[in-house]
Amino acid sequence: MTPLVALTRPVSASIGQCELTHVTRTAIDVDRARSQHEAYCAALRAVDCTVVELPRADALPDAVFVEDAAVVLDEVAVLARPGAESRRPEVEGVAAALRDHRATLHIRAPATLDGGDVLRVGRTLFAGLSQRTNVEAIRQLDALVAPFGYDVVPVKVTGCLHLKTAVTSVADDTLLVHRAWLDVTPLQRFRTIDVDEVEPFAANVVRVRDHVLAAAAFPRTAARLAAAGIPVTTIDVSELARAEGGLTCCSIIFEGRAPNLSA
Ligand code: CIR
Repeated sequence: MTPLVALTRPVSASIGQCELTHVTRTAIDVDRARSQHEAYCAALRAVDCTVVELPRADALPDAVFVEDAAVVLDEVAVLARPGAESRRPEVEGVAAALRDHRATLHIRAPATLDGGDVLRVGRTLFAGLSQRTNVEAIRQLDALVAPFGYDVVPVKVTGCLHLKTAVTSVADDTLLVHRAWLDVTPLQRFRTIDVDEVEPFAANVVRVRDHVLAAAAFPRTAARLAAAGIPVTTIDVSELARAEGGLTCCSIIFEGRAPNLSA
């Protein structure tokens, strides 16, 4: 089995000053957020990921949400240029860790792209056109990854932060969706499982091989996945949700290349 790396970063002391767009600010208990993040890392280890933790970055409130800093493909890593200015300094630390594994390419101004807007399914990258990711970013991403055989397909996102807030992959041919938040037209070749109507944020799950990690706050949707034969582990990430973060945001998962991971 190819070793999978899950790149993570601990919760910053300043997480209470995080960016918020669609969520109302409430107090975040930093210690609780940290224990939840540790449980998330343990769940990744339990599905055979090697968790590589970046140094804590207390001056960067949203640094725990590493997913937004890069899009890692089998051949190359594309460093993002986050839509929120406060988040741009996060990229360098993530890039430094990724250079152990991949050559890096860059999204450049005036483009803005958050990794949370890029959903990879096979050789297709669905790219959310959102408040964080613009048309120029999708054009640049397409030019950067086309030589490696990837197609970039734009998807309009409305009503939530990122494409992956509204849709994630739960099996090779199956997506978990909250269809009110995106234009599903480009996704029509897939089977879909809809989130339960009382759980609009439930579509953001992490798939590791055939296993899915889902937020404990959304048991009805987890039951739908289980009924579809998908093994699900639920994790309490309620404090991270106050920072508008979900499960995918807290890691970047990829096949590792560093020599000490190939044993
Ligand atoms: C932000 O607004 O950028 C952070 N507070 C939350 C980022 C969540 N990231 C993600 O969904 N990929």
